[in-house]
Amino acid sequence: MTEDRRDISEDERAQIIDGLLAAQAQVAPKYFYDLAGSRLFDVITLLDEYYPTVTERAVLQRYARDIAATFTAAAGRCALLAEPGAGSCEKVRFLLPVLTPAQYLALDVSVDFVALALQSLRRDFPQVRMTAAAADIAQVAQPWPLPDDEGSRLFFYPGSSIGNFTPDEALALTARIHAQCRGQGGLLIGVDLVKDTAVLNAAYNDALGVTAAFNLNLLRHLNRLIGSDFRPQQWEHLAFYDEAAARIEMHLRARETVTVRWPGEDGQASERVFAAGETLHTENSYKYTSEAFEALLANAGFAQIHRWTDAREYFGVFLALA
Ligand code: AVI
Repeated sequence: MTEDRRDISEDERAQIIDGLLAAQAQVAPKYFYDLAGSRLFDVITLLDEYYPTVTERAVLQRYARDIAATFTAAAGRCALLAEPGAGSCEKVRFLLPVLTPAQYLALDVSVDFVALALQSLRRDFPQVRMTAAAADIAQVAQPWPLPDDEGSRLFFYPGSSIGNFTPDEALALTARIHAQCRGQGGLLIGVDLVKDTAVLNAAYNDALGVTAAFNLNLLRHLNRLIGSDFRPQQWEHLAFYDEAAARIEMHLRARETVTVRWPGEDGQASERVFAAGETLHTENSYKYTSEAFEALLANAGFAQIHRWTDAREYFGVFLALA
């Protein structure tokens, strides 16, 4: 998760502006997570309609011992447990006592946020060496700061954040993780599964309007990042499940004709006019069948795949062994 004030690079700024000017305007979902956005996401995870977090937690709690035993039987004692996008480092608490890795490495864009989370984790698990490091796993050109110690590595990627990448990007990311296992170790990943459309639509259109606030807050964040003049009251939240694409799409829809301006190069203002009803696409959240996700992991190079799920089969936790 990100701190409230973050300077962006010229490249990031150019990417945001290109997205705003595209025929279908779009913004990368990572910009949801300023301080307010991170807090709003935490509230989303407490909502009745948003089943993924609570379901994944229950699966991890119930099967952590099984998962650890399966990993250890195949790869030996875990030398490094690495969690990309670790955030508040909450879910790893289920794994640490049963997996007993020599080292836990929390990777996140906001290293300060994670460092804070590690303070209390260290108190509870003093036998595990813990480190935080900065990494934006969405940046394919950026190497991950992994220690080059010997031994087996387990990458932990819970929360179905993989669903916020396109299937091609998800394949590239899991293949990258496979390569970093160096033939010994694996990936433990949480994935939201395809289910009844009404359940999916409700999860992204909660009755309290928290997801709407989370979506609209992106506009405030953009204003701070690029100096734009979005006015949230001119926009409304839109989220729907597209069955053919197996994804939730989130958009912000202009309630009226909206002109958005931001400072361009040489002090010249640039702008985009949105007609009433036109949208800014803010997020995709892909859902997978178990078979489709297992096929993706196999294509990424993993040799053996295990799966744990809840009774309704709403959420899958997959252990893919290198
Ligand atoms: C973080 N990510 C997995 C969430 C999801 O469900 O795609 C983000 C989210 N967007 C709206 N509600 C939650």
